[in-house]
Amino acid sequence: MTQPTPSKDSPTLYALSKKIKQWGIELGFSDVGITHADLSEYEAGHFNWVGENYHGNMHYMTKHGVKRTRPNELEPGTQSIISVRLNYFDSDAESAVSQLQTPGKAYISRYALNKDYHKLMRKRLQQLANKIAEQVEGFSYRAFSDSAPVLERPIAQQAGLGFIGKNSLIIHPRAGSWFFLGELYCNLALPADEPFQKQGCGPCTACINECPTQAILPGNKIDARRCISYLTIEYHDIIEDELKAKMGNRIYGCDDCQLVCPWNKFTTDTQEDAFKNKSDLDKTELLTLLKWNEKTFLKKLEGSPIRRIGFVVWQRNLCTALGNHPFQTDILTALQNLDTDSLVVQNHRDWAINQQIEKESQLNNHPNPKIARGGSAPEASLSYPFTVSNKPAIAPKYYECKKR
Ligand code: B12
Ligand code: SF4
Ligand code: SF4
Repeated sequence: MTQPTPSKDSPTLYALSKKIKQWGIELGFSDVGITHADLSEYEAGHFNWVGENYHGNMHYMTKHGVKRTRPNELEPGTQSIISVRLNYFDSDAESAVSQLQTPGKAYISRYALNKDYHKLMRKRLQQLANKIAEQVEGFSYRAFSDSAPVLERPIAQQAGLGFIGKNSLIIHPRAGSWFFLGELYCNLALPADEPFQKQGCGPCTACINECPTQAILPGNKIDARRCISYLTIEYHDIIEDELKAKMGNRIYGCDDCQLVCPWNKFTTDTQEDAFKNKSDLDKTELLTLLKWNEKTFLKKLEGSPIRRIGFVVWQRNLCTALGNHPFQTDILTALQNLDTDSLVVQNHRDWAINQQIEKESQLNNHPNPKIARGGSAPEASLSYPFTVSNKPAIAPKYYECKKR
């Protein structure tokens, strides 16, 4: 980046930073903060995390060396970082918890129910950059949102957008954590905001207790290799049986550590049309989705982030979820009829078939003769290992179904 040539009548940098925040809000961002380009405080933490191999096979986390922790190595001349957040929670969607507690439904994480955020965020950042460029000659920048080696959460914390929770997410005490982050690296030496100093978790450990796979580590870190978000989206191989059994009906991402977070009762609904639920993905059945062929998958998920995982991973995830369902004849039949060339899907399908057969034989040996005779078995659904318990005291908003 080259240094800007401030024009004679360009506003002072302080006034400009105030304007940038105002424009950001006018463009629809939920908050805007500014920080300097020194992230050295976070460097050791980052390299310890990858050093422990917590990133699993996300090779992009190690590929860029210090570019991630040193903004100037990624974009020479970067003097300030404008950090933004954009809310995505849509409370008109079917209740997340009721979805999780209905094993026949497909649980898709809230951020992926609608349009892919990457493009929208970058387009919006571009609009913000255009406004700045109108005022400052020589303004140069690069826009990011989960698209490059950028330490987005540390940047957001340093820019005052929130604290890093024990679940590792950025949380704002008045806004919770259901938002995306994005940045403009730029060549202006804008005055930096105060970092968000307070760590707001206190003695709470709700997310640690609820995480279905015990992926949350001390020190606000995640072992991605155990995280259902990683397993369903980033990891494309055969998942260990121990973890398969803990994934419940989550077929794309996971939200449990946000659903139980008490700060999320302060979430404001998204104002973005693109994030308002227009798909049926908040209420679809696993069996319906298993009937999709690759063409349907690509067609129905046009513009959705889910498309990126590809059809094989999609089918793998559906098989896992169906294996976690209590025994049901039509599920067993659908799995047995699933024809696939993929070794990964075959593994998950066969695991799911075995799970179903095992559950069926447990039912047949059930001491209650009504159930053993093959009648409907209420116990079967009760024995489903719900990982999100009904805890209205924690975050009532998420434990009430809006639509009944
Ligand atoms: C890799 C990645 C993942 C991985 C690993 C997650 C992880 N916790 O690292 C997986 C696939 C598991 C994942 C899952 C999810 N992700 Co993700 N992910 C990323 C990505 C690409 C990089 C994150 C990263 O650098 N991790 C490495 C660790 C070491 O970095 P870190 O967590 O930032 O940790 C630093 C700080 O926490 C710091 N730290 C913590 N406490 C303290 C205290 C002090 C005093 C100091 C100095 C430092 C410090 O130390 C670390 C070292 O730098 C970012 C986008 C980006 N480019 O940043 C999105 C991002 C973090 N993900 C996001 C989202 C939404 C999710 C999910 C909710 C999606 C879903 N519903 O399934 C889940 C949540 C899981 C969870 N609890 O983290 C959002 C988070 C928004 C927010 N409010 O924070 C991001 C920012 C994407 C975006 N642009 O919006 N993700
Ligand atoms: S996203 Fe799910 S699996 Fe990952 S840390 Fe949060 S609760 Fe655990
Ligand atoms: S659930 Fe509790 S411990 Fe976890 S991030 Fe939220 S406040 Fe912190």
